[in-house]
Amino acid sequence: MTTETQAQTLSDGVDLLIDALKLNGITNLYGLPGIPITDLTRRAQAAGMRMISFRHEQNAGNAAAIAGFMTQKPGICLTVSAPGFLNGLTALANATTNCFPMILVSGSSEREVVDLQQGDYEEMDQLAIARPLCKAAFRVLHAEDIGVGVARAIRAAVSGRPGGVYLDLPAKVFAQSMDAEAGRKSLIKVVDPAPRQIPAPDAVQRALKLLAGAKRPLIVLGKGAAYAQADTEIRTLIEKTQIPYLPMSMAKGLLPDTHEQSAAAARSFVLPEADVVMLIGARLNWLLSHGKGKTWGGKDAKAWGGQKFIQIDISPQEADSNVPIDAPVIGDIGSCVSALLDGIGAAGSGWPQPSADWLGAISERKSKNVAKMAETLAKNPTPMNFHSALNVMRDIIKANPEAMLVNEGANALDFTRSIVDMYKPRKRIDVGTWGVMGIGMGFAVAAAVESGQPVIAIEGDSAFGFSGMEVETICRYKLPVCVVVFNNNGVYKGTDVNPSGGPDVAPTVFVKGARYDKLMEAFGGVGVHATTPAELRKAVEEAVRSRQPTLINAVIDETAGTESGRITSLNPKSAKK
Ligand code: FYN
Ligand code: ADP
Repeated sequence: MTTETQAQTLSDGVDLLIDALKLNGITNLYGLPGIPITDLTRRAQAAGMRMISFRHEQNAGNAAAIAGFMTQKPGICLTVSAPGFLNGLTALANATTNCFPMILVSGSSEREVVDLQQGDYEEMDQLAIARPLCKAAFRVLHAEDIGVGVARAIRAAVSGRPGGVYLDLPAKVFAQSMDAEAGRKSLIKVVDPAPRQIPAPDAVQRALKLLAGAKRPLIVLGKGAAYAQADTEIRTLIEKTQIPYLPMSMAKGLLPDTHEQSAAAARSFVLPEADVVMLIGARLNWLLSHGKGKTWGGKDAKAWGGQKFIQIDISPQEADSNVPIDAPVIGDIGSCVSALLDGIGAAGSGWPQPSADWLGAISERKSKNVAKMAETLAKNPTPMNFHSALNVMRDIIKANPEAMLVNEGANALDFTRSIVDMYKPRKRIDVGTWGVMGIGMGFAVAAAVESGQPVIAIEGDSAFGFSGMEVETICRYKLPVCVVVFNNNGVYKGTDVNPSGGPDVAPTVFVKGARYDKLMEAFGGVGVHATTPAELRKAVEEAVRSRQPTLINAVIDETAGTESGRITSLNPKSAKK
């Protein structure tokens, strides 16, 4: 046999990994080349995969995670060993916390040397470090096990409660070769990776009974409901029962925010007043004040408000995490909501509608808040503030409902959430469960790659700094991303002073009058310096129309903004002054 024919009948670890991913319908990879995965990234591209290379692994990881949220397929992030792996870990942990399916595939150093701590290049026991931060972690030591490793990683990422998975591939596995035919047979096409989970009929009945007896029912939609892609079933449930609903941040748009049953503009009224609350893909964590305390009408921070809860969730362990759940319904949201709809349908016209008093009171509160908001948005102060700038963004999203909206910051996040209405499911992606800063450009890249739609990223100037170098990535791949940096010269605002009178500026203050737009111009994109709502409007409209990478430095009043936005109460308070 010539060497050439021999090579044709052999597959190495790189071939097997690429083939295993392709066999399972994975077409896009996010990552950063280097030892030992450089050849993998090249050969994946040669094999027809889309390989998106980033400037920092955390951003590649965030891209993979949000790709998973958008598509229900695990997003893949490729990193080099030790430092690159560590850079990817924040994204892996964040994916797990947010229930986004992703797989971090890292090259690693030689096991024998690592385990004896003999000082290998980038030596680190990566598997042990990743394990507590993800849903599952696997290592493949032989090329013939790559198929199984990938299959296990895919199942772990997307089945049940989705999450982050770590797959460790020591460098020498990439170079191991085996007979090509045996290699092909070793690969697994995962059948039914996220099996439906049908709820128990008695659990459905229990929930229906509680719901039917409610006088002031409320539905809370979380990002699990958005992830589940059961949009029609959820909308039918809400419209058939006429129950008001509250969307959590990333569930905005699951039904249009302008829907008459949305109680978003009456949030602080409905939470304490509701008597039965049905959570659909939302956890009673800090974002919902743990289901108790004053937000829920309790007399103090720890007290139960008296509500009964129904919780629809795929994780059987979620119920009772904070307060008692009277009717847990465990299964996938599509199956659970369909089962509830069957029960409601069977009751025919006998299904009780919420009381007119309850709906009337919500409507009254909503009208008041909406009118108050309209008044604030109509103002046109100089310099611009968050409201006058967001009034523009609100119109643009309304005119472009297919556009993806990325959002991070403190005030830039909180004001955008309540001012900018969303009209379609899974279009709003943000800081999620951890309130993490730094997701911006990674999310924006993946949103453009996965959806093909224009992406608008509304960024606080501080938040943008965490991933700002990826504007080069946006330009390199010519992605239709328009980044709007709300520049108020600092973290929260730009007016703090150094109390000691020393030469350094205060810890929360940045360079005044910074020109973030120049950063985009440096890589061939469009940079715009906008100081009025009219300039901002023109620039964003042009960016959406042209699909050119654009960064708009939107100058916001440096006195605008409050410490930590709407979560100021989480700042530790000391009795000592
Ligand atoms: C909402 N609201 C509206 C509308 N939508 N008014 C008029 N029109 C519309 N369309 C009102 C709503 O009723 C609230 O007023 C207020 O606007 C804010 O609404 P929101 O954002 O839904 O409610 P709130 O209280 O901020 O929600 C709590 C929260 C949220 C914890 C879920 O703050 C959140 O998601 N925070 C994430 C913060 C984060 O992660 N930050 C990053 C770290 S920053 P009232 O009903 O009058 O209260 C580090 O420093
Ligand atoms: P939010 O922050 O929007 O309130 P969370 O991340 O707290 O949302 O909650 C999402 C919940 O959705 C998690 O408890 C998760 O187990 C659940 N979940 C995710 N996907 C599904 C699904 N397909 N079916 C049912 N529950 C799901």
